[in-house]
Amino acid sequence: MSVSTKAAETSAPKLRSLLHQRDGQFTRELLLSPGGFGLGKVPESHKPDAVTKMVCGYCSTGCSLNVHLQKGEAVSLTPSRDYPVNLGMACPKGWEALSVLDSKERAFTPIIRRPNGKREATDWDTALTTFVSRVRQIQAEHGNDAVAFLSTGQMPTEEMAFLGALAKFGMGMLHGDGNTRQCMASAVVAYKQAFGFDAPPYTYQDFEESDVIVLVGANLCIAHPIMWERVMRNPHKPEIIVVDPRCTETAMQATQHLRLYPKSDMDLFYGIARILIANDWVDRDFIASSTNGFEEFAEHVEHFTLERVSASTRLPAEQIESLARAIHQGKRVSFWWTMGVNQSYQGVRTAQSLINLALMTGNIGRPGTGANSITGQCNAMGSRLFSNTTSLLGGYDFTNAEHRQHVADQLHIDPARIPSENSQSYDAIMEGILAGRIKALWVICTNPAHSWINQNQALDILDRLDFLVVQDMYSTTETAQLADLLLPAAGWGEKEGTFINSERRIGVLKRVARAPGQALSDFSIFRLVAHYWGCEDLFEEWKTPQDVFEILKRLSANRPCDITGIRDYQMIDECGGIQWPFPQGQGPQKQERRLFEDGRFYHEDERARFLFDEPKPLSEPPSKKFPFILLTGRATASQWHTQTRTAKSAVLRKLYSRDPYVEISPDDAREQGVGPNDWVLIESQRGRVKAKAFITHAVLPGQVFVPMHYSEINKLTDAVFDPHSRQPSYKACAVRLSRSYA
Ligand SMILES: Nc1nc2c(c(=O)[nH]1)N[C@H]1C(S)=C(S)[C@@H](COP(=O)(O)OP(=O)(O)OC[C@H]3O[C@@H](n4cnc5c(=O)[nH]c(N)nc54)[C@H](O)[C@@H]3O)O[C@H]1N2
Ligand SMILES: Nc1nc2c(c(=O)[nH]1)N[C@H]1C(S)=C(S)[C@@H](COP(=O)(O)OP(=O)(O)OC[C@H]3O[C@@H](n4cnc5c(=O)[nH]c(N)nc54)[C@H](O)[C@@H]3O)O[C@H]1N2
Ligand code: SF4
Ligand SMILES: [Mo]
Repeated sequence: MSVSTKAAETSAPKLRSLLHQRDGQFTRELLLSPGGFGLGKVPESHKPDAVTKMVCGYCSTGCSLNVHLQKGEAVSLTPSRDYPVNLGMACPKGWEALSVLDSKERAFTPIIRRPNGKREATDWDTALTTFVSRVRQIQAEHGNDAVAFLSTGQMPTEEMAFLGALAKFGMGMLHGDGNTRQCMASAVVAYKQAFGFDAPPYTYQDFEESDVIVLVGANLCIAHPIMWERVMRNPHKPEIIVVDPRCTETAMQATQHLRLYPKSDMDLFYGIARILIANDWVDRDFIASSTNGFEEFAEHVEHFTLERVSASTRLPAEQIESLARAIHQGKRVSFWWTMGVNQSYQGVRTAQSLINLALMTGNIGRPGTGANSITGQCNAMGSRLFSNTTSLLGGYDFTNAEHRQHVADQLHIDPARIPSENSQSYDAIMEGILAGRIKALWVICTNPAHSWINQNQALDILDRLDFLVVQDMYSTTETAQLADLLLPAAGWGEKEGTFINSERRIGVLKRVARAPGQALSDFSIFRLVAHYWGCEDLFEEWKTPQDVFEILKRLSANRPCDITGIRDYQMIDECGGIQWPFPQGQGPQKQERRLFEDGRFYHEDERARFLFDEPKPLSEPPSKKFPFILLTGRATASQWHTQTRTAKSAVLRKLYSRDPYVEISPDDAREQGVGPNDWVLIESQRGRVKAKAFITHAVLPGQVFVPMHYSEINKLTDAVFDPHSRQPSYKACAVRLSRSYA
């Protein structure tokens, strides 16, 4: 799949002359002028002293923020009151979203590593010429699949689609995955297998309409605070049941808390299914009309007796029975899960054990019900449909010739450009680097040197690359510092596009601030790469994010995620976001839309599937040498992931501990001779980390919890994966503790 370099030869000189201007600001003005690279000036509609509405760029809740502008630039923001998601609320990250843009740590220019190892600022022309020549050279020597990319759930859909199309159809790459693998992969596979499409069925109104809300491995108060506010608005005095080994902020406010043993969820939910069946507390009509495989499932759960489940979950039998009774008594029961389920060596089947409960009790397709995976990042849902990583643009299948032909026709490209194989998953890409098969990696909008599992090994793997390109807002991230080439990116607020939130609602992102120095939107960077690569003729139609949105609309036609009814960004804005599906000609836009109201699913026979397996024991159980189970996750509403953004806000910094800390139960602290705030050494088989002791009943004896936000946490975690989704099992490994005197 070689591409012609003709375009690069003919038009690059003109571009270079623009890029060579000395004055950075002047250069940017030229680059960004109409007909430039997709950014343009701040639009007329947000000119002086106006207010414009846009969705937040952190979590998947997708709150809307009113951005107040002076002379076309943002000066402050407030949560939007008239948006159906957040109804006037925002969490601290949302309130502080603008302040993190202004930082000395921003990447202002491209940075290149010279042969002597020194990193130097450079201009875009040198950066892009180097990028293209190194990648081409590696592909020529080692094959196209010796170059891969890792992307994100935090860029607009239009940018993700551009990246996926550019890398695979333009530059001939075969392998590209995203940080969504660390996050959503288990839910995606669980839904695809059970429903026939990756389709979270709910709308946030369901939080307010349920009479029983079951939250599994989901700490809404910290990770999705505005979703929790929606729970608090529920007028039906709901039973709120939290299933989590820790007594989280959410569990503290639950009406029932099941503190199960880590990774025993499947046992618990099979045991619940058995009780429901034994009492005939199931919806026989729904099972008969809308599902397949119930009889086999009923047989499977026969073995999950109350005694067995009580032993494996370490929960009192009464708690298990009480949960089953609550599900039976509820008229509108909703099941919600997040990382306590997905991040597991058996995440897919655990998610399906919840889906099975919703199906067998007919709790789906009605207000206040559903088997509901909550996503993490602002645009994880966009990446699930349109990133061209695990599935072909629009949720199509790379391995299906008809799908490839259809997508090629829609894009007006030769179908031979579309790979006929699936990409390797994130862990296989990392393995590929270790084995020397992958030599170059392009990392966009993610920070694997901090977030990937088993960090010592991850750093060694990244170090083996011949060429590492990192495209980020900041030059100081753990991964950016390893880069051979750093491309400076504009961030949220400095560019346009759309995000899709957890309830499938598309929201608009706007440009309300100027990116610093020579930083460009990812969209503009992809346009430049296409140009330097010489494949820009493939992307003639892809001039602006709105153009790409039109292409994606076309690709969504007649798919479950059909959005052909959306006119343009302005319509999305006017409607308060639009949930998919919204096909053309199907009546007026409704503010709330849930799936499966007619009991029909996306498999050919229109039935959902019961899927199940034998539960497996912990992948690394505690031992004499490593007697504690380490749990990891989110710590405060003010910290975001690897802290590249949130740590830049002086306000947010005041709201959490600067030092890494470890939650230890009072019993264990006493036994280890550890007092409050003592430094503790946490060691696993793979590495050691120092953290301050936080003595709390939030964790049970034998378990400890460390936030994921501090740089070294993944030195401890164990690289094991779900066999179906290849999602890493971040949440449980064995560690030991000792008082650290150093
Ligand atoms: N403030 C803030 N909000 C965020 C983020 C952030 O970084 N900061 N990140 C966003 C992203 S990308 C994501 S994916 C979401 C994650 O949102 P959540 O999944 O809600 O957050 P976590 O803390 O990772 O994990 C949730 C809970 O899983 C529990 N858990 C661990 N093991 C098990 C188990 O075996 N079974 C059960 N039932 N529970 C278990 C943990 O104790 C933890 O309380 O948050 C999003 N929102
Ligand atoms: N131990 C442990 N590890 C975990 C988890 C856990 O629970 N426990 N959770 C996992 C999960 S669910 C997730 S989602 C991952 C998250 O892991 P990462 O994706 O690595 O974390 P972020 O800090 O969000 O990294 C995003 C990067 O993109 C940059 N960036 C932000 N906006 C833009 C933009 O518009 N353009 C560009 N080019 N760059 C931008 C930021 O500066 C940052 O460097 O972590 C995973 N790691
Ligand atoms: S809850 Fe999520 S989307 Fe809403 S303001 Fe906070 S980070 Fe932004
Ligand atoms: Mo995530």
